[in-house]
Amino acid sequence: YDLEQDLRQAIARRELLLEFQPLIDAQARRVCGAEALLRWHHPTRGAVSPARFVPVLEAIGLAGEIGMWVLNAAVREAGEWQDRGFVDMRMAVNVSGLQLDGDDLPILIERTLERHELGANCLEIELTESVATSDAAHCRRIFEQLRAMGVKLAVDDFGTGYSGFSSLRTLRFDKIKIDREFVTAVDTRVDSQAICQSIIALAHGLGIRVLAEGVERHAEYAWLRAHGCHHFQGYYFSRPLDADRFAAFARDAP
Ligand code: G
Ligand code: G
Ligand code: MN
Ligand code: NA
Repeated sequence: YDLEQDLRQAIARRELLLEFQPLIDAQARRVCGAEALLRWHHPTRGAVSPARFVPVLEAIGLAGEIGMWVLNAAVREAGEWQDRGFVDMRMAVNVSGLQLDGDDLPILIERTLERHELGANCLEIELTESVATSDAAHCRRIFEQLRAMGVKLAVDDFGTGYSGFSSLRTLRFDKIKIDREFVTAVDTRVDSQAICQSIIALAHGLGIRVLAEGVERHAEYAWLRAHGCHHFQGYYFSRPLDADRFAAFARDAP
């Protein structure tokens, strides 16, 4: 597979970069952070979606290395935000289940935070519900260590996985991200309304935050906001942006 050879060299050739999609706090009427999204600009293929290449890099054993590249670049950028005077901004980073293998993720994250002098509570790790299915006890230990450090934990793509509610109790996430599948057309689809309402009620009951992903239209935002959703993300507010455009957006948006 030639993607494989190219991926092995992507870091060294500086073909990987991050984009930052604003996260909106509706009540505070401000940008409260960003999700870091990995991008690969291949010299001849052009932009390759992480949906395509992340599975490949997991298959060839590069999930850890590139995952640490992403964490370092994201934490460094969050440090830049602090230097620019942004306050209370959180950087959300996607972590794949493979990165939880072994015991060293917490210490690697701790060193990364120290390197860039970032407080742990400015970092949020996004994981899907399915991470905990392989070795639940191991996951729980890793999560507890991260939580003890002050790192925030978000469950991504909520509602699409297969571990159901048990992960909310055992892994004690700080935030639920409602999958775009349920957000699209939530203003008109009765089934999506029932699902979003129950996820929002679940978050409120657990005393944790809830974010709607993939908000593309004002009517979706208005419906979700009226029904108690705290945070929002999607093209309606902004596409993922490069670092400079994100900073300009966060400065001007409120
Ligand atoms: O940003 P986009 O919609 O192209 O992302 C497609 C998929 O790639 C999404 O499922 C997203 O979670 C995943 N993804 C984006 N960036 C990262 C990353 O840094 N690490 C991992 N593991 N997945 C990522
Ligand atoms: O799996 P995860 O939730 O991490 O993936 C997020 C992906 O969703 C990102 O790759 C991002 O590019 C994409 N995305 C973000 N906002 C929107 C949106 O409003 N509409 C659509 N179609 N995709 C979005
Ligand atoms: Mn995500
Ligand atoms: Na998602």
